[in-house]
Amino acid sequence: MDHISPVLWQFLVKWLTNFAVIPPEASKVAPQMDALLLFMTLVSLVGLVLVILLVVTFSILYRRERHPVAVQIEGSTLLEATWTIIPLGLFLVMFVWGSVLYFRIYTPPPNAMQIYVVGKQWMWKAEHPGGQHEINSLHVPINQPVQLTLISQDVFHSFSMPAFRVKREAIPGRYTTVWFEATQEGTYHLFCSQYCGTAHSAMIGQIVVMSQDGYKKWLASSTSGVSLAQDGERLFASLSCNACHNGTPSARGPNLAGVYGSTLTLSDGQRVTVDDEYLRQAILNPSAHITQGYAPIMPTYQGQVSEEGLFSLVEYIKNLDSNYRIQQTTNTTTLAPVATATVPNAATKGMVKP
Ligand code: HEC
Ligand SMILES: [Cu+2]
Repeated sequence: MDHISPVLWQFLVKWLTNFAVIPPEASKVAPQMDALLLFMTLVSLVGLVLVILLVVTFSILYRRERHPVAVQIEGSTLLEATWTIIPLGLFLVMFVWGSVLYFRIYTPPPNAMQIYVVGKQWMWKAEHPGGQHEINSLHVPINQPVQLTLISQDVFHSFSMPAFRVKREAIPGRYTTVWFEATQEGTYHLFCSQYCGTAHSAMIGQIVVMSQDGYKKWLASSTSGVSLAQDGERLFASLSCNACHNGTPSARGPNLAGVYGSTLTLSDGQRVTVDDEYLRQAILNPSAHITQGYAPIMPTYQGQVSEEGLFSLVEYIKNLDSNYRIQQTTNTTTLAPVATATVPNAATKGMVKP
């Protein structure tokens, strides 16, 4: 090995010892996902071996010198039924198993804590409700469902966490969500797994899974001092949203306290449930959905608020209470299940409480 430079050699050794065909199983769904993958691999392997064995055996048994003249075979219904029904059954098992897993992965539990993520060429920016911002890293507590709300500021990206066996596209103009529950402390890979331009391969980072106490300490030590909701409150005032939305009976816009999670009736009679995506659209494209009983007077804020700003506004509206104050501090730990506040006097026109 004299001709390999020590540096290269070290690199090779490091690479080989770090190389993992199967990444660590660090989330609740990871073992379930691997079980399905194993099942599919085994079925494919059995199929592969069967086909190879038949090809080889038939080539030997029916070679030309033994059977110079071909014999016409009329076929066998039993054989055909067998090779149709068995694979059909196997594929249906994969389909049902895969669907069950899919719905489990994309349906967040109600007590999931929220983290917002903006993808842009070429980095990931994560924002915690308490006002902690991080770039190309994500700190999360162990044994706690975490829901990510993702958006891209430019092109398609994909937030991929191989150790958790989940990933989700970050799409310009629309929120997507994904959730996971980490089960092992440690540092894991974060990738962008959608080719997104020159520095795509550099759009990587780390996911740090911490103990619940460690995470609380991290939250307290990394806060910017302004929670997302507080930042949203500031934006709400500076964009003059409060000129129309202030919760008073004479206000020109509907009361936004308690609107999150409620069902609105629109002017065309359609009923919609207000989620993050609805709030975003209401701010950027207000004329698309007019709440029943109101005039279409809200201006669009397209191009005036960054994606981070929109996350802040959404978080502010989520946390509004009936007297238009927010209930949130900078080291917010949403670790305990968040009770969905029912706002007693939130019943404005067109609004039905959840
Ligand atoms: C000129 C008054 C006015 C301003 C300024 C205004 N809005 Fe509105 N807003 C309305 C009216 C009226 C509606 C109801 C009709 C509709 O759906 O467009 C509304 C609807 C909404 C909704 C949908 C929820 C619901 O109950 O209908 C949200 C969310 C919202 N506004 C947020 C904002 C934010 C955030 C700002 C500032 C960035 C803002 N608004 C600025 C008048 C205003
Ligand atoms: Cu990317």
